[in-house]
Amino acid sequence: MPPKALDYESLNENVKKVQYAVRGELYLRASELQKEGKKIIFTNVGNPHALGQKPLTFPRQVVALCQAPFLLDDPNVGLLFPADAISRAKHYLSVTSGGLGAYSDSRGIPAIRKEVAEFIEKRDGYPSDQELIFLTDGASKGVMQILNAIIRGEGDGVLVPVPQYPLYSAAISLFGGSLVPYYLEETANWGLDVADLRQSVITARSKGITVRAMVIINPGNPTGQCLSEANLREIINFCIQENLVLLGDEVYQQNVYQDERPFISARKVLMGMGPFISKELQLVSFHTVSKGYWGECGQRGGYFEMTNIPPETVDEIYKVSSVALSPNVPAQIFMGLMVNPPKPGDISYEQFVRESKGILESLRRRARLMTDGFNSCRNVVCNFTEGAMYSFPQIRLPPRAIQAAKSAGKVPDVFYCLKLLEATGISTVPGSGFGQKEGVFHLRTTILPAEEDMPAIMDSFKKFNNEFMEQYEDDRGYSRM
Ligand code: DCS
Repeated sequence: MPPKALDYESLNENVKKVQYAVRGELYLRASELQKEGKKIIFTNVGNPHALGQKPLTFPRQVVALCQAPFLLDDPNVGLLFPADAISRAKHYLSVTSGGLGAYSDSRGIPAIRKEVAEFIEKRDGYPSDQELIFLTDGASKGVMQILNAIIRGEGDGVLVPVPQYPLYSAAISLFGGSLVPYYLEETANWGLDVADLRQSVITARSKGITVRAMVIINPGNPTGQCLSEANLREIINFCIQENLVLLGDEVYQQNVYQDERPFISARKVLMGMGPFISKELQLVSFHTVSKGYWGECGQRGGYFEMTNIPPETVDEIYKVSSVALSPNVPAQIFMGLMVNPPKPGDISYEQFVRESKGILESLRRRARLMTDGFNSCRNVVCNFTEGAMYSFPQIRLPPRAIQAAKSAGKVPDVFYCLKLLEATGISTVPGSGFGQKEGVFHLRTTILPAEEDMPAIMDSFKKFNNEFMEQYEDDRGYSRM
C-alpha cells in the first residue's frame, strides 16, 4: 500500500522543514516539568498576561459590553460601566453586521480600518488610506499572507535579519522560499550595516536566488534595538536600488525604553524622502494588539498597511483574505480601541493613562534590571534592551561545555538552556532558534516576569550560571557531567 497523504513520510516537505523554537524543545520540556509539579517561569514567549500583567480596564469594558449586548438594556448598566465605555460599545455594535457573532468584511470592519488610518496619519503626519489597511488575526497572519503573495518558489529569497523572530524563517520554509540572512552586529548594539546587506544579496544572487523582499523588525526581536531615522533611510534606498519590497514589522512600536531614538515608522521616513522616492518603495507595515502596554496576545488582533501596492495586487490579497471569510471580530474591536484610546476629557482617560503608563514604566525598569543582572554574571555579556520585550545575552560557553553538549547530542546553547531550566525553572529559548553567528551562543528571555520577582529570578540565574561555569571551566582534565 502506498503511504496515505497524512502519513509522516508523505507529508508536504515544506511542513516538515518548519522550525519554531519559541515553542520548541525547551518549551516542551518546561511543560513536562510543570506537569510533574515543578514551578516554571515561562519567559520563552512574549505573552505578558500569562506572567500576570492585568488587562487595561477600558478596552475590556467596551468588549464585554459588545459581547453581552443585553447588558446595555439593563437599567443598572450605568452603575457598572462608565458612560464612555457604553457609548463606545454601542458605536462598535452599530458598525458590525450583526454584533460580534457575525462575520465582517474580509479586510475588517470599515469603521475600524478608518480608525487605524487616522491613527497612522496622526502618528506619522502623512495621510493614510483605509482601503490599503487590512485587519488580521494577530500580526502573524498578515505576515504570512504577504510572504505567501511574494514567494513563488525556491528561487525566491527574502532578506531576514539574523537573529530574527522565527515566524519569518518558519513562514518562508512553509511557502517553499529561501531565507537570505543579513547579520545584525552585536558589538554595535545589534546595528544593521548596509554594506553587509548588499553582500548578502550578492551572495544569494550568485546561488541563483532572486531576492524579492526584505524584513526589518523595529524595535527588534530578540535583539531589542531601535532603528534610527538615518538607518531607515539607508534601508529604504537600498530596497529601491535592489528592487525589494520592504516588510516593516513594527509590532513593538510602543515598547521603547530609551529616549535617544524614539520609534519612527518606516512609512514616515519614506514619506519624508520626497515625492519621487516616496512613491517608489513597495512597503507593507505590520502592527498588533499583542504587544505594547496592551499585551492582548490571546485576542489575536492585528493589521497591515500597504504603501505603493498596485490596486490589482490589493484585490488579489483581498480575494485571498476572503477565503478565510473574516478576521476575528472582537479582536478588530481591540484594534480600534488600541489605535483610538480614551482622550483627555473622557471619563476613562485618567485611569487609562495611569494603567498604561504604569506598565510601560515598569517594563523600562525591568529592561534595565535584566540587562544589569546578566552583565554581572560570569561569561555573560548583554546589550541593553532598547525596545521590544526581550533580553538576548551572549553566553560565552567554555570549550568543555561545548564538548559536553556534543557528547549529549545537543546544540551547545540548547544544552545550557535545558540545564538552566532543570536547575531553576526558568524557561528560555536558545539563541540558535533565532539564528546567530557560528560559534557564538545566546539565550532569549522576556523581560516580562513581575517586577517584584525580578531580583529573585536574576539571583537564581546567576547562581546557576556560576555553578555551570565552575563545572565546565575546571581544568582538571575531565568534565563532571
Ligand atoms: N512580529 C514579531 C517581531 C513578534 O515578535 C511577534 C510575536 C509577532 C510578529 C506576532 O504577534 P501576533 O501574531 O500575536 O500579533 N512574538 C512572539 C515571540 O517572540 N514571543 O511571543 C510571541
